[in-house]
Amino acid sequence: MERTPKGLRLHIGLFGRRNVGKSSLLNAITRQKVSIVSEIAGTTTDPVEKPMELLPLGPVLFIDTAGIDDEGALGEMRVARTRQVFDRTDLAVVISEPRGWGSFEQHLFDEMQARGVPTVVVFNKTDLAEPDAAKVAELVQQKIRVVRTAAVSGAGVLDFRQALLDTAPADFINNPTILADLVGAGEMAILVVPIDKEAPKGRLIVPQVQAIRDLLDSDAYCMVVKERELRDALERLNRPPRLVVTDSQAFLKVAADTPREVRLTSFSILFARFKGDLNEMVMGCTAIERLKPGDRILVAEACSHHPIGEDIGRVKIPRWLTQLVGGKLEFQTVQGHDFPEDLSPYRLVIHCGSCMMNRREMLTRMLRCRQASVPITNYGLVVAYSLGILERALEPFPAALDIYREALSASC
Ligand SMILES: Nc1nc2c(ncn2[C@@H]2O[C@H](COP(=O)(O)OP(=O)(O)OP(=O)(O)O)[C@@H](O)[C@H]2O)c(=O)[nH]1
Ligand code: SF4
Ligand SMILES: [Mg+2]
Repeated sequence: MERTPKGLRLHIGLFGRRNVGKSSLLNAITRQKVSIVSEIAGTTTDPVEKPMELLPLGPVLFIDTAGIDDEGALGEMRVARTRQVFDRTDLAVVISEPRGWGSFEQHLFDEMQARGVPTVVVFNKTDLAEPDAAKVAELVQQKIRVVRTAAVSGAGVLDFRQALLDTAPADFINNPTILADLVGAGEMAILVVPIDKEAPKGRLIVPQVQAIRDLLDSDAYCMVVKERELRDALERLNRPPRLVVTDSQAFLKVAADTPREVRLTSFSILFARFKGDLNEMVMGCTAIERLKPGDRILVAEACSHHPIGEDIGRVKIPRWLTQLVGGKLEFQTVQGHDFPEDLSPYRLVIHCGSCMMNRREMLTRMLRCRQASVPITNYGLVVAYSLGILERALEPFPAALDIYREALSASC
């Protein structure tokens, strides 16, 4: 996490008057004592930076600033330092006390709007008072995300996370690469594409096409084969490929035909990372260990493709999980933009690769699962887990592999 260069982190600036609870809010969202909190106005004097992996957003840099509503020489210095932070803020948070919105907050807010910086407004200390309804309505009308928090108790902090996710610029949300970073310029990936009765006539499917394009864009190259030809294709190469990627349908055969030293994963696992958050989905997959007969599982597909024959989400995964658990499980399937409001009845959510959904929507679903304390994982991970090859399929992703191994050793 700390390895992400600072320039690639989303810089989130926390601004507001002294004592509104900027530092408290930072500590609440990071669950750490990053910044000193006190009842004395002017506690934070210099900007405090905290790099972190903010699930489900990714690598961010929070910048807690000094309250900038006081006068005098000291106040002016603080104002100058805080204003420098404006220039490197990708996403601004203007924090106010519930009844405290005045011309100071309005100026801060207007300046961010003028700079084109997306802004979230937080009314903190809502344990003491409700924010002014007219002001909230006015901001909401301007399509500004308004969040109510009480940083002291942690109330509203998850809403705050959701607001950051909703407001973060699209180019930060959208992962630039599917697999090119795992392959590298001048290197090769082999993509295994079964042409079975589930394959659409005369074309490849979206994840396959996008993977090829991603490799070409990064000056890598690829060979596309059916699973039957993989072994022969590998033998023809005088240098092993950097990565083999298979459709989950052919996982076992491809694992058997790919030399152990060549890294192997699936399109669906690549998409768990590309469209969502692989680490969180790996954690979710380990929840299978805790399933019991009778548990309810939500299978979510992001589009209404027509299942043909032995469909992964409706037939194979339910069959494998039922065998693993040793009793009947209750499966419910939803499609497209349908996603239940109430996730509490489910012990696990299993999502498709969501190739037809944008990343922000997928991350929002992940956050909703988190809010409901329901683990979420995806097809590719569940298939690899059920076939006993998840550890191998995670080798290209060391952080996810560590998470998986730790979870396994904890459950032993
Ligand atoms: N009741 C209540 N008090 C809060 C809340 N959040 C923060 N406080 C208190 O408000 C005071 C100021 O909090 P800080 O987090 O230091 O505020 P700040 O905006 O960082 O202040 P400066 O660094 O001085 O600009 C502290 O005494 C906090 O305990 C809240 O949600 N409710
Ligand atoms: S969105 Fe999901 S269900 Fe639809 S094609 Fe992509 S992976 Fe399959
Ligand atoms: Mg402070």
